[in-house]
Order: sequence, then C-alpha cells, then structure tokens
Amino acid sequence: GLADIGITGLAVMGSNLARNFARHGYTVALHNRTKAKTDALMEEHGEEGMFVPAATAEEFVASLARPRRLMIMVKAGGPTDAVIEEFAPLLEPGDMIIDGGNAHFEDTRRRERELREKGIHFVGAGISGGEEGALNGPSIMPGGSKESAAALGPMLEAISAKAKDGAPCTTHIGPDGAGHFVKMVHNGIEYADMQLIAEAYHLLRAVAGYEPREIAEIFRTWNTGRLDSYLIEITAEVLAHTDAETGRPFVDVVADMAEQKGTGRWTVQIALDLGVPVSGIAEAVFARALSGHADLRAASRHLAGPDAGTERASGAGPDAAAFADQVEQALYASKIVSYTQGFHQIQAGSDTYGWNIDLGRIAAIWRGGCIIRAAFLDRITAAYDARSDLPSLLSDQRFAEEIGAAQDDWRAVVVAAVRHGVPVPGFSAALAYYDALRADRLPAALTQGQRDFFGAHTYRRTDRDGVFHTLWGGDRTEVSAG
Ligand code: NBP
Repeated sequence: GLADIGITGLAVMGSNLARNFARHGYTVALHNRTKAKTDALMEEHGEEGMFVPAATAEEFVASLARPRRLMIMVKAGGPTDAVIEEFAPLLEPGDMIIDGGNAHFEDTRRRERELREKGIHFVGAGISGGEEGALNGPSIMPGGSKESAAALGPMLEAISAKAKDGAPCTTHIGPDGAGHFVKMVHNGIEYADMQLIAEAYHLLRAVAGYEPREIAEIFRTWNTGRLDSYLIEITAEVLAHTDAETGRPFVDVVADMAEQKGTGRWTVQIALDLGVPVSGIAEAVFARALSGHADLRAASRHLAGPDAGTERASGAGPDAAAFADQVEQALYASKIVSYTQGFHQIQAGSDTYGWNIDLGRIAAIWRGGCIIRAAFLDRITAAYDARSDLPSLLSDQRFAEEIGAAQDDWRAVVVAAVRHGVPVPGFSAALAYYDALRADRLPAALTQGQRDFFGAHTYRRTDRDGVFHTLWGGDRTEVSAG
C-alpha cells in the first residue's frame, strides 16, 4: 500500500526515525541521495516493519498516500534547501514537508513562507535526543500551520518519548519557525546545565579536595533529590569511569577542550538581537570557547593566583561534606536562573514573531527524550499552570522561596571559588542576574548620565514624565528633549 510518511536522508537520524515510525505500525517510504544507504537500511532492518524503498525522487513521491507527508533528515543548511528544491515541484497543494534537521529558525521561516505560496505545509520540527532518541522516542518540537499539526500530531505523538505520567513529549509549538526556535533554546539551556555541573565538579575537586569517584557518589546522591536529571546521572557515570589504559580517572585523561556544533552559539546570537539577558547560556558558550584556546591558555599559566596559603578543606571531612551541600544549593539556584533566562528568551521570541507559545507545555515536552530531561521540569509546568502570564520563573512563589533559601550558600560558594581562584562563570553570572533583578536601583542611571554627557542621548527622570537633556558643555541646566 501507499506509505503514511516518507523519509529522505537515511543517515543515523533518518534511519532511526524511519524504524521508530515502522515499529508503531506506520508504512514508511525510504529515500536517500545515495541509494546505498537505502539498501543498507532495508538489508539490516527491513524486517522490522512496512518499508517502501525508493530509488528516485519520483518513485518516492509516488509511494506516498495523499496528502503526502515527506520528512527531510539531511544535513542542515544548503542540503536542506537542495532537497526542498528537488521535491517541491513534485508535490501538490495540501502536502506536507517536515524538516527534522537542526535548522536555524530564520531558515525555517523563509522556507515556510516560500512553500506556503505553493500551498505546501512546511513543518520545521526540532528533534532532540540524538540517535537513541530518534529510535526509541525523541522530544519533538514541530512548528507550522494548524492543519499540518492536526495531520501530523498523532504520528508524532506515537513515536515521541513519553514522560513518566505517560504524556507524549511533543506538542504543536506554534507557526513557522517556532519549533526550531524552541529547539535552539533547549540546546542553549543544555549548554548552561552542563557548564553549571562542570563548575560544581571543579569546586568539589579543587576546593573540597574530593576525588572523581567520590564526586560521582555525591552526584548520585544529588540525583535522588531535586536535581534528579539525565545530565546529573551521566555525570556520575563519566566521573566514576576509569581509563582502561592508564588506570587513571577517565576525566583526567580527556583533553580539557570542549567543542560545540553551534546551536548554543545561535541561542546567544539571537538573544543579543532580542535584547534578552541569557548570561548563563552565554557564559557556557564562552567557557567552551576559552577552553579551546590552547595557545592562549599555555601563554597564561604563569599568571598569579591566590596565595598558596589559602586553606583547602580535606577530602571527605566534615568541612568538605558541608561545602558539598552548599554546592548543591548553588547548582540548584543557578539552574533556576538558567531556565528563567531560557524561558524569557522563548517568551521574547514568541512575542516578536507572534507565535503564542505555551511555556508550561514546553517544559512538559522536555521531560522525556531529550538531554535536559529532569524532574525539575514538572515544577516549571506547575509554575505556568498556576499563572500562565508569569512574568518570569523567579516570580513563581515556590521558585522564589527555594532560591531565597539557597542564596546564602550560593554566595558562600561563589566567594569560596573566587578565594581559591576557581573560575565559576555560570554560578557567578546567575547570581549577578538574580541580584540585578532584585535591586531597587541599578547603576544604569549613571550609564544614562554618561550617555547624555558624551552623546546627548537624553534620559528620563524618576519624578516626572518626559525626556530630558542636560547642557553638559554649557551651564548644565536641564532642557526638555521631548
Ligand atoms: P547528517 O547531518 O550527517 O547528514 C547526512 C545526510 O544528509 C545523508 O543522508 C546525506 O546523503 C544527506 N545529504 C547531504 Br550531507 N547533502 C545532501 C544533498 N545536497 N542532497 C541530498 N541529501 C544530502 O545526518 P544525521 O546525523 O542523521 O542528521 C540529520 C539531521 O538531524 C541534521 O540536520 C542534524 O543536525 C539533525 N540532528 C542530528 C542529531 C544527531 O544526534 N546526530 C540530533 C538531532 C538532530 P548521502 O548519504 O547521499 O550523503
């Protein structure tokens, strides 16, 4: 029979998604630019379900039931445009193209607009969870028309991850680029989560004196509490691992230069355009960049640090254990700030592009199938359920109480880090954000004064309406600049 969906691009992600659809009873048409990949998939997994392999684009399109659902899983960027150009002429109004690659949301907006003119629904779907997720259930963030959401929703729900309460980890995010935008911010939050965990590890090692396998145990304990998450779980696994060749902790034989594929960077670039302070994500992107500057680091090793006399808690002693508890508080508080910033960016994107995104639903569909899955996300959903127009996650009473209870320890940890010369850009940027938001008055008033002095950029007053300028070069009287 005709296929329910077709997938073109059968590298690891496309192949695994095809198998996932087939396992859920769908008939899946298969196509790849290089036919050898299609043949290999049929050979290795053809028995798992109903597949319709196609050698040519025409054959592929002809094998799809109408309205056609054609999913593209090729390398993001130019290849995606090339595939759209190849297939769009073969489709009819009402058909759907789903791009499951890691597209930039601006590309998705352009493609959606161009295809809409031809009557074709373009669905930019962010897919999280890597290879394993694609096969066993990813978190899926589709954007596009309401019609396409209705036609695709049940299929995406079937193959998606399920949260602990059984809810599918997918929802229609909003029009055009909304899905890829949310996927991008998800990746940015992932960067921030990873950086905060790395800082916690660094402090436990350099300040408290714990060994990696002891830190693994601490993370395992944390994973039974409010920090319960996939990233904390795998952190314990990585830290407990011993290098077979040298017998040393694995973490000590890995080169300390973190790489990135670019979605974290996009998050920060777009945040700059939207004027949203995502300092935690930005510090995480910069920390990876800094780690990669080997020459710069080598040239800086001689720079002075804190006095050698700085006391160090001895590993596993009571001081170290108390410090570990403080680090847990600092990590949790900083994590609340990261999510506050990330959700602010999603809200800003939604407002700017008219997407009308339901923020509580976003947290709910990240509970399974993706790298940032965590018990914590239920709390975010609860916060938005309690108040859908929540100005910020920090305005939620429970989060405010928790961060308030953590703040003394959080400050103590940042102080200890500074005293010991341990860089904690994530913890300290999060704390600075928290303190800036709480402040009655910010020194931005002085900044405005300086701007008015050198550039006549004007200012507002706290005590009456209007726009003003002081004649700094003259007698310094104030004039109305309205
Ligand atoms: P790749 O990103 O490695 O892309 C390989 C596929 O793209 C092959 O099927 C290749 O065909 C096809 N392709 C290329 Br390259 N140029 C093409 C062109 N001009 N015309 C037609 N096909 C072309 O595959 P992947 O790692 O499976 O990822 C697929 C998408 O999913 C990407 O956008 C990726 O960013 C995204 N993603 C990946 C992950 C992950 O964990 N890997 C996670 C989430 C999202 P060929 O066989 O003929 O060379």
